[in-house]
Amino acid sequence: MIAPDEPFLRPIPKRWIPREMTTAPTLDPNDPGEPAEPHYVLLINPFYPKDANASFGKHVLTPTLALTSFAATTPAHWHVDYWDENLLHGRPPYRPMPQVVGITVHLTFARRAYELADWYRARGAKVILGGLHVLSCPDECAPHADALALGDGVQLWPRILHDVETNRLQSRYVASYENDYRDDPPPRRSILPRNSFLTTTSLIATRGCHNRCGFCYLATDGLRMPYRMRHPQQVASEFQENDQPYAVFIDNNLGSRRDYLHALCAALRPLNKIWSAAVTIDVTDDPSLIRNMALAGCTGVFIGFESLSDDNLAASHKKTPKTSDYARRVRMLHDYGIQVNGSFVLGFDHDCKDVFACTADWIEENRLECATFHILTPYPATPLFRQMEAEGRILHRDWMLYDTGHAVFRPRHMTPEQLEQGYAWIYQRLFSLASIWRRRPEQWQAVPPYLAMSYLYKRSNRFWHLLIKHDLVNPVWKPLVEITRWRHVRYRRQLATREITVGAPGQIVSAGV
Ligand code: B12
Ligand code: SF4
Repeated sequence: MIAPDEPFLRPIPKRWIPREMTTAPTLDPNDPGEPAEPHYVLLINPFYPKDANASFGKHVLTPTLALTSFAATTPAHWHVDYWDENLLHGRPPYRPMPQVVGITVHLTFARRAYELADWYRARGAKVILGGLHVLSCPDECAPHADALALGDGVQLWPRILHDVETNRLQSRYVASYENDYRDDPPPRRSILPRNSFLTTTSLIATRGCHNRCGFCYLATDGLRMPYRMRHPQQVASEFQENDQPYAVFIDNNLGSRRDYLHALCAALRPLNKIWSAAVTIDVTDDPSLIRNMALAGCTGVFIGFESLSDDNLAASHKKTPKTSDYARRVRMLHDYGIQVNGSFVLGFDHDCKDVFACTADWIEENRLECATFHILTPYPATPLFRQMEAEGRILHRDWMLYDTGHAVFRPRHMTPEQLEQGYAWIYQRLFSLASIWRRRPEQWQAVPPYLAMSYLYKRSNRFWHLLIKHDLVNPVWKPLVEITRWRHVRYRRQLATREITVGAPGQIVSAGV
């Protein structure tokens, strides 16, 4: 048992992080640019500062689909380029100057998105802003854009480009998420730099979630996102065509409809590939689903446990099994060789100063291969934000610090400084060699790949930096991913012939993002 005051005994040393991962590339204010090239569009994923623990290297596991999803609807006579500022290749290109620049905006990189938008607009490009933050705070975004896209870009993008061509660009375009998801084209992944990501196969099968937790961006005012599903065969074909052994589902919750997930597993199984996904722990209500996930290639799940306190979960309106049953459910996933990356939110109103030690204890006791922590963050326009604001507990509106690594509100049972200290401590604890060892899988065959995975993801920041800088993420990881896939295919052949579980295969790929 870890002593409850252990996190507060000494300052937590900072981990190494290179400057180019904390500071955005500069934009020359004196560069005049050049005339815009007609029918050339540049899509930008802006820079955001990395955290040495939480977000280091995560951004090169699998790319966001924010831009590639609607890029697929670009008319053929337009040329599209993609630039992700987080890949350490400098600022986005501007020779030739694009006629249209599309930028995705999240609250943590809103400031950078505005800098980019202002720079390109001052040089004649038409700038379109879209994404989560545009939906939450349109009035803040408007002065930096020629047009805002509120909601689903897939429906809006062809209209926006058409209006640019005909000189009729409006200042706001609005689309809901209520159309048939099966009509969406596959994302345009060909514009992504393939060597820069562990896998470029970010897949999405569903949008939405059966829950609406008060702290989640899905509860944002004005966002109506019913649970929408693509045809399982569409998803399997995309996975097949992308020619990568491993895919990451970036769905909010792939497990919201169990009948659908069963059908998806049936479509994925013949591919003999591996994947990970975010699901809620209630998928374990149906053990046959867990078995089917394993048989279909699921190597890891990212589970938002959020909290180990039933009171916190009830206050957030999360429908979830009792926390006292979580351990049994984690065991069920492990029995089918599925790694668990547990996501925990710290700083809820029922969290006292012992929450850090208790959470670390539970994670170690239940041998979670991986864990991700978030300081509770009231995203603007959510019920949590309104509550905190009404109670006068919001400390500031510097969105850059709303990155779930900073305390931006006054917690009920500790100070903001203690919350940040506890957060830093729990990452340090879980990344320590002793904790990694305590959490090793019970089956000895799975231990060496688990140790390799933990070391490579949690203790090799310098190595990741080199890989990112020199475009080597995919070439270096590919053999490791291939070995994991091969071991998993062998494992599920055995599993298919028996009713009971057959031990864990062991994986070097991450347990979801
Ligand atoms: C992949 C992913 C990542 C990746 C890549 C992130 C990146 N920016 O490159 C990684 C793993 C690195 C990551 C890290 C983090 N993430 Co993240 N991530 C996601 C995830 C799972 C998928 C994003 C995605 O592809 N969605 C699918 C696309 C199609 O949907 P979309 O983005 O809404 O885009 C649509 C529209 O908004 C619109 N649109 C979007 N942009 C534009 C632009 C234009 C011009 C137009 C016309 C339209 C348009 O069209 C699209 C199609 O409809 C989401 C959850 C989710 N399922 O969305 C979380 C999510 C975006 N992440 C989140 C967070 C908190 C983080 C972290 C801060 C966590 C942490 N502590 O490390 C970090 C930092 C990231 C950061 N600052 O950007 C939150 C953001 C909350 C918020 N309100 O901003 C989300 C929503 C998760 C959550 N449930 O809380 N993340
Ligand atoms: S279960 Fe997860 S994705 Fe669903 S509403 Fe809650 S936090 Fe959001």
